[in-house]
Amino acid sequence: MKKLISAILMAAIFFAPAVFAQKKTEEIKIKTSAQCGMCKNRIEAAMAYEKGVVKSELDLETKELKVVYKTAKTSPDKIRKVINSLGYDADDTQADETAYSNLPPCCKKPEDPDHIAH
Ligand SMILES: [Cu+2]
Repeated sequence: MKKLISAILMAAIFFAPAVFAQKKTEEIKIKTSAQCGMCKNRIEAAMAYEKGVVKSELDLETKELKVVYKTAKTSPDKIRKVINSLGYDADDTQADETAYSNLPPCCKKPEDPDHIAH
């Protein structure tokens, strides 16, 4: 019995750090107002520098940004805010106005009179 207990204890001590060190990641899709390849590069580059973001990819067909992130380091809300700060809508949150107005014409929304397609 004593042997069993010490074996369990040893196992707990041995595996505990592995459990705590486990980095939980989550994948989300965020609908953005990206228009072109420049937008894709801009958003993906910013994500590459964002703390807790493991990977991101923007699909220009659907305008959805797929993000893999560490749940302990960031959150979907934070990620959406970064996208907003670049001048793009993200799901239900609106683009930062100043950032949006500084975007090149091709990156502006099609309904915007300033928008010029490539
Ligand atoms: Cu663009």
